[in-house]
Amino acid sequence: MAEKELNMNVRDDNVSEETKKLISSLPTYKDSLGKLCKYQGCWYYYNTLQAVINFQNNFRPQNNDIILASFPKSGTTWLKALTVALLERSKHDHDDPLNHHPLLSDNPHGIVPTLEIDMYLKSSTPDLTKLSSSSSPRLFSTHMPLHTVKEGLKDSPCKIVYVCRNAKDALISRWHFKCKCQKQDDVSRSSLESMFESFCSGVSFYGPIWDHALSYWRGSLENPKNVLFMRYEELKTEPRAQLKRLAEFLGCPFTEEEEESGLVEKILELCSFDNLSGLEVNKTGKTSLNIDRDSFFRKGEVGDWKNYLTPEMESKIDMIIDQELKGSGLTF
Ligand code: PAP
Repeated sequence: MAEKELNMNVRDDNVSEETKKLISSLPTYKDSLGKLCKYQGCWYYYNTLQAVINFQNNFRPQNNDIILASFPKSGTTWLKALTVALLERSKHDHDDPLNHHPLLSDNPHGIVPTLEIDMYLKSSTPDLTKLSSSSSPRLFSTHMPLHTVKEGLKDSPCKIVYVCRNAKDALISRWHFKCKCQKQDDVSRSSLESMFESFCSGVSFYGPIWDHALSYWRGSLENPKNVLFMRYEELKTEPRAQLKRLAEFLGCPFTEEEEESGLVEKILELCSFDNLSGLEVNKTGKTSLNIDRDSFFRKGEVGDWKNYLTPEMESKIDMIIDQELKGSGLTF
């Protein structure tokens, strides 16, 4: 793939001299998209590393900021939609709270910017003033692990919500996403096998997935008021309970009146895969990184990996993850 066709986040043409010096002291690797290095236990393409460092050096947190965190392809789009719907609900007509809703006119990624991708990739000091409003907290997302995010948050008591997804489904989702972004009609076995191997070795963008999830798992145990650990699979099996849990954590629990009016169900319906993926705003157009918006909606199911991974692949990845999570109390 020609360098100019790569998304800016996987390139290496926006790196300062200081970051180049740092990279020369880090473990590095080259994959089919570009050069990666391991910073604070996590693998980044060089431009993304620059964005992470820009964030860590220059972000000025506000105490009520909310950060939605995830390993890529773990339910970020869904979590963004649910959180926006929760926070927006007070602004909308009580009888018809979803009328003229921002989610009907913008993609969840357009409403909630990703710190190191939408904001700090293009500028070391992006203008965040547009995001400030007296009535709502600022909402951001990130794929950085918790310890790296915390450096940028300094000691600010921001709320952080992490969504975790089964590693095999996150892998299959990433593979489809990559094929789609590269316009590969041929969703070939060999490209899956090579992605599988790098995923299992831990050397893949934002990997290793187990260390990523562990950072938030431990953070949520140490500091449950500030870090909420959610799971894609639980959002699927018990959406009502999980939405209420999210609302309570964010300090905006549903009132009895809201529950009786069916607002919980209305929000779940608004943010459902079928509804969001069917909206014109999510079917057409591109995100700030020139990614087709419809790439963020594929199947939205649990266990789709079974259609792609062999029993040998399944046992290999399960064994690695069991080993890596051993003793932590976390399984996924
Ligand atoms: P990102 O990390 O690039 O932002 P992210 O939203 O985390 O992507 O993950 C995309 C996955 O979430 C896709 O999974 P799949 O490939 O297995 O289908 C996508 O379909 C799924 N997804 C998006 N929106 C929803 C939703 N509203 N409900 C359930 N799953 C969803």
